[in-house]
Amino acid sequence: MINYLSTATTEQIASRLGAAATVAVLTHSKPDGDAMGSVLGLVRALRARSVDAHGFLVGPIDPNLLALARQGEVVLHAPGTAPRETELVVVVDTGAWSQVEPLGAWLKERADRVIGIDHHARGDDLAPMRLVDVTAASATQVLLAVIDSLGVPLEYGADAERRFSIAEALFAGLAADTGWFRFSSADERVFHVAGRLLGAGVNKQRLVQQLEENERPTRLAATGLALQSIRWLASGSVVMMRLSYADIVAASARPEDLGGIVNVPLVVGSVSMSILLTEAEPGITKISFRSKPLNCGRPSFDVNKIAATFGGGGHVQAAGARILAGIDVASAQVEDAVHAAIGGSARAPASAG
Ligand SMILES: [Mn+2]
Repeated sequence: MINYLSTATTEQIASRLGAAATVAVLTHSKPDGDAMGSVLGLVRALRARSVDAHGFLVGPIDPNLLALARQGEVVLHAPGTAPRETELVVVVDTGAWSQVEPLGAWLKERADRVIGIDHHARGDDLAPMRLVDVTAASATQVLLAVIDSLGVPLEYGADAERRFSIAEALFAGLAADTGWFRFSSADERVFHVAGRLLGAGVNKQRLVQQLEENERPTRLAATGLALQSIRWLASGSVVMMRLSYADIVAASARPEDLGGIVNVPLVVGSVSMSILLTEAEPGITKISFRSKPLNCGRPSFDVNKIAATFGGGGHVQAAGARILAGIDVASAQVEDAVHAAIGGSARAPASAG
């Protein structure tokens, strides 16, 4: 890890991008709504400036998210293949080498032409030229300033039948990373940005239906198994759930069926932190952390710090990590980390809560 700060201004990054003939836009593997929105927003903005731009995604990717892309906007990575050579490569919504596998070596060889646009607090030297704004709720919020600097209208890309505009892509990222404007990161600036995007023609209802009300029945089967596994820690303020490899097979669940299950226990008043362990393949356990402030005014646990103890990261209220161990071993390690964190060290400062 390095001192992960901007090394260039918005204007410098916009002018370098606008002058390029060809650009590939990458993001972290298993793209989420912000990653996808950032890729599509930038690809559309560069195409509006007549730059030959495309997105390059390392899956798996939720088909509901993929459906936001127009034909030809993104290329999906196939094992053993590399992105097409381009003059510049932009990596959005991450700056961590661990998040861009299997393209780490490919990116390192091209470091002189890699640009980063991100909003995470931690990252590596993946992109020597980068724009990082940790006060932004989403990478699309950081990207908005770059697009404004490119001088491209946010309405660009909309058509009569369906809206595929830049604004729609940016809104999808903002909504995804703020839990549809519920997390503490959804501050006054976020609502200003959201208002501007709606003013540029975003069809919010269509996005809600596409992204939030479009799951498969197997999603409920997996949710049911996770809820049955609940363990209550720390006097009921922390919930731990698990989906073993056998559970996932039993539910016929695909990776995209599992996103968001970790949020379900937060509906309980006494729960301030929810953790889901998922053994998507035997011997590898993914951990998702979520937290929320309690009614009594107690601020959120900083789950980013807990995730960091496992080499992961994210934000104060949403973070993730991976443990190279089966779910029983991983579960014991996470429980130890939670007990250590509740000692006080992982609590967010009041100003960040
Ligand atoms: Mn993000």
